[in-house]
Amino acid sequence: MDREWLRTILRTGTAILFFLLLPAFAFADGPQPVPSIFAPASTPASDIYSLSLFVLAITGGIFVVVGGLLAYVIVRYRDKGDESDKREPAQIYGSTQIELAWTVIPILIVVVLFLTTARMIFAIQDAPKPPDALDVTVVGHQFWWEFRYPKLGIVTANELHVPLSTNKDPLPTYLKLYSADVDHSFWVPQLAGKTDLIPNHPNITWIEPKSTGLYLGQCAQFCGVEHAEMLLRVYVDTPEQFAAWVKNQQQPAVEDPQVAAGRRVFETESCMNCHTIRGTAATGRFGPDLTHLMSRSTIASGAVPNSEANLRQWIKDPDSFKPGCLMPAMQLTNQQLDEVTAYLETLK
Ligand code: HEC
Ligand SMILES: [Cu+2]
Repeated sequence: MDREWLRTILRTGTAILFFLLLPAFAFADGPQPVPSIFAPASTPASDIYSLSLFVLAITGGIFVVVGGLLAYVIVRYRDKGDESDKREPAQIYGSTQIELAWTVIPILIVVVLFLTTARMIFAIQDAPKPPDALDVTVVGHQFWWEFRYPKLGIVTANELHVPLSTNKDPLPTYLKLYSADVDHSFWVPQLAGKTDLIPNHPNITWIEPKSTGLYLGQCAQFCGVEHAEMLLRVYVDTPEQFAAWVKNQQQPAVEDPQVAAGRRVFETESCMNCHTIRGTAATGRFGPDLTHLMSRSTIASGAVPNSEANLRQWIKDPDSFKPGCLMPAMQLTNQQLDEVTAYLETLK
């Protein structure tokens, strides 16, 4: 009986410990495309990470002390089936020292956690913006992201490109966050904390990525049926890669006479009411800018890879990938679908 008890406790304890430590093991070896706060790759995210370790250490200490005492009492004073042990325990009322201790110590702990957190929030919010910082305007839409680079004249969607920031050449990116409809929240855990996008209330956040690569994020504020597929991809480029990307994005759309039929479908089947393709008659603003659609590796806000088959299926029936999304199925014929897909495929 005794052994059983001990074994159950040990087994449960090991399982709990395993799940608590799992994220630390999984993300211990440097930045990977895993949306985890445990692998920071940017200044504000690193600061938040150290703060969360501090908070975890304090709360972990409390957990171990409370849990340990609880486990001890449960085991030590369990019903051993011994009849002579059934008398009432000694009753104790009032102890000024103990009551003071369990009031003052928690207050001190809360004050320390509050002050360190508040200090961090203000340090990040009030960080001076360097004059050569990159400006990006982020607009949250149900259920996709619009990225505008006002100084560079670029508009794109869902996949944000930013330059690497080195200690020698610091180049943070400042994001001004708007919403076109409801509340959303910009969250790329490896780059910065969450910041909400609130209608009629622009917010600001910034990132300063210290290693190149792809970082994944997600809308972190429930915004409707496809909230879970409102994914974010941030590419941190070397200065050369970033310059090349900017140069390509600044070009108007490629014009290829071979896909004129598809372009006609696009311009006559209402696609252009919702989408912009720069350099053509399409100037819709309701959906993502498609001028350089093929420079993105996913479509529908990270929902599916940007392949020819997925593109065609998306245009045929957007709901098959994102049920409830705000692009309608336009009831195109198979031929129209082939033509418009071929046209979009040229938009490098
Ligand atoms: C009523 C407005 C509307 C119309 C009309 C419309 N779309 Fe869309 N489209 C959207 C919205 C909104 C999205 C974003 C959906 C999402 O990710 O949740 C979208 C997304 C897309 C995407 C994916 C873009 C990306 O980068 O993720 C493509 C491609 C696309 N539309 C093509 C078309 C084509 C082709 C037509 C015409 C047959 C069309 N759209 C008609 C609103 C529209
Ligand atoms: Cu959202």
